[in-house]
Amino acid sequence: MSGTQEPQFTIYSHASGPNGWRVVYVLKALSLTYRTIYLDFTKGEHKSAEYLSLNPNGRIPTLIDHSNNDITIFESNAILTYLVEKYDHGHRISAESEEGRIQQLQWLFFQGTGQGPYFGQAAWFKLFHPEKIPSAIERYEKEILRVLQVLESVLESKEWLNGEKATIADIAWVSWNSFAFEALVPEEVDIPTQLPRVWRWHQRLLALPYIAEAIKEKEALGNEA
Ligand SMILES: N[C@@H](CCC(=O)N[C@@H](CS)C(=O)NCC(=O)O)C(=O)O
Repeated sequence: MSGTQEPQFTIYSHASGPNGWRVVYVLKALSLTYRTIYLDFTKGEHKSAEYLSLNPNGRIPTLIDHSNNDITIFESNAILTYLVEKYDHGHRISAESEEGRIQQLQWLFFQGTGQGPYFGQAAWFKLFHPEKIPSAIERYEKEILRVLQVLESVLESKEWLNGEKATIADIAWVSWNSFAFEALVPEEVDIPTQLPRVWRWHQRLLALPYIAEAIKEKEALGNEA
């Protein structure tokens, strides 16, 4: 967040939830001002009537744009699409042509259906489910590797998923990939050697100033998570 005026956006998020952070990456990339309200899942704040009136799905993130009649949007990739459609006039992090925008959507849909749910279920069964169910863990670990293999094959011929620069088609993947590389991929898998293109692409993304800055913001929250 920056500046002395009221920020333009409010984002409802969670200190460690990957889906909220990709919105922060894009807000920062576009130099948009925001304040974050971190919900406490242990207190059920994301299921309160007040929050459900903003996001009927009871999950984070939710974004409110105060400069546009308080339009309220949930689903992180819908939020990313809104932000670039409305505020990335120079197409710094988004595709310009109609075809490019459809392909951008293609990658966002693949992220939202291929990465989000499978990586999320892997996290659930590996880290939170009260019972250890090896077949469920194995199923989702395999899906993580399958999805990463798809990316590896595509990145053989290019540096970024959609065009000549990093766009939201790439940015959408970062937070779950970071989490997966740290905690979800099976120990015997060495990402830098076994999925080298994915690894290098991920490092390029982490080095982008707006992503590096958001990661610092997350780290600063520390144990408040
Ligand atoms: N498809 C949604 C997924 C949102 C989501 O699952 N968010 C997680 C945190 S990263 C959440 O709110 N979990 C709380 C819950 O499942 O009750 C999006 O991309 O916005």
